[in-house]
Amino acid sequence: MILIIGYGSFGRKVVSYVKALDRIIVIDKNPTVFESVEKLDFEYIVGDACEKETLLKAGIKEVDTVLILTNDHTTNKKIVELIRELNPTAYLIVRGISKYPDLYSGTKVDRVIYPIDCAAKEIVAEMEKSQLRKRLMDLEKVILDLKSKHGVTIDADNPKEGINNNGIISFLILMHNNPDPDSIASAMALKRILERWKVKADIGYGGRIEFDENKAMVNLLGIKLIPVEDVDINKYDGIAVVDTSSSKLLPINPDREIDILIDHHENGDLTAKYMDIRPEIGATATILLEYLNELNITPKQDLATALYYAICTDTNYFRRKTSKKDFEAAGYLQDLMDPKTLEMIENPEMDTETMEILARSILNRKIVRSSIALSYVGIIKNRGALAKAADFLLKMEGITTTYVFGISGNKIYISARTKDLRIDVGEIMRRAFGGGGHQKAAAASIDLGIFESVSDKDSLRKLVEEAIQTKILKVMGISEEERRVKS
Ligand SMILES: [Mn+2]
Repeated sequence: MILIIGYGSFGRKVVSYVKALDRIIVIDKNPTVFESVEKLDFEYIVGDACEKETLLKAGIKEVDTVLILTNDHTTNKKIVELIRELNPTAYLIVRGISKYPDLYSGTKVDRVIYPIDCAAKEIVAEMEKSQLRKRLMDLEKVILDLKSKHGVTIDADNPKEGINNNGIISFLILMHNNPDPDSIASAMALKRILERWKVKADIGYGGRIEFDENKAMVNLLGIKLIPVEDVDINKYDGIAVVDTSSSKLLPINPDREIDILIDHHENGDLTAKYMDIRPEIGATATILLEYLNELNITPKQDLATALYYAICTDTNYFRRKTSKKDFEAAGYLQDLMDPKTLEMIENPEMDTETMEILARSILNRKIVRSSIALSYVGIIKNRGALAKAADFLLKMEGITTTYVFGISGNKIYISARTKDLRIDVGEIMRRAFGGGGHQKAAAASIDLGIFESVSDKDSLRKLVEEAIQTKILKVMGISEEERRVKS
């Protein structure tokens, strides 16, 4: 049972919502407040709640929840004390009076509610919604302007005579080089949004789809990505860029103004007609999901799975720069995505080449200072396997730092890992080969240079091994004597 004290305008509003929850009793000392109510479908008592009798009459000993909603501070305080005397366990919610912030200190109140604050918070939430609506109107305007520029009627379903141009304009959506799940999922979502506005879009990519997980994502979800080498950028009416705002990371230079740019990275140099860059968000996919929701587009299972995986990987499973919006987005997507497909993406079957490279990395390992493993794995096709092998060697007993390197095309690629906090492999890769990365994980590549002319596999192996190992160990400050590596 709920006891409500005070049936003024605020009390009335609360009663209208609360009466659906449980049996309620309302107390107000002014009989006229109940007169204006046409049909009283709740119990009420006309009386002063500052008096014990009134409260007892209302059955105060049996109530579970009490709401004190009058705007008189002395009355409220008195009622609180009286109620606690008669019913020490009821959940007690009282109306706060801003002028008296310490009104209830020293009393056993469960919750103080400030009606004005509640309203203000709701207004802020509405403002956020209106900002989002404004964003999407701006985005749509970019499309509408492009359409009218290309002589397409705004209402593509009902083209007017003479200006019909199939009713379709086309977009190229670009991601950063070597696209990751966040960029792929964001491109898919933007393509879906453009479809809503009758815009055809292709997703162009540059570099490689590097990891088995990313390849599995593209294959299992049937995502169509077109290598930028195969596209004629001039054929498209509009250009969109997702998940990067740095021109250096783009696979092609668009050579004209970008129409749409959506990203969550800081300090990019790109600009566009429509820009939404929010570095406080963990994944671009979260921003795109907000757009989908605002447009009332429920993502289908494939898109939902892609967006979910994107948020997971970009936030390192909610351990890195994760905003409230990322959590909410993931929570929403959880019901829409396919957990079985996700499981397959996260644990792709290892291809034979990767397995061979792992095997070679163990066989060819050289150990220095009994904790550093260096391994040359020969010619490789799949560079992602190097990172896997470097991770794999780190699991060997006593090994805390690993370097795995191999040749692909006319370059030597090196992948480094460490679990030794005193060693910064990012710094070592930078100093030794101009590479980069973090303290724990890093990579580098260098031109094969004069080694390219060596055709004999064994000689090439000796030369590359010697050169790379010496350079790494030197940068690590390991003496020549110690450098005489043992297997
Ligand atoms: Mn991202």
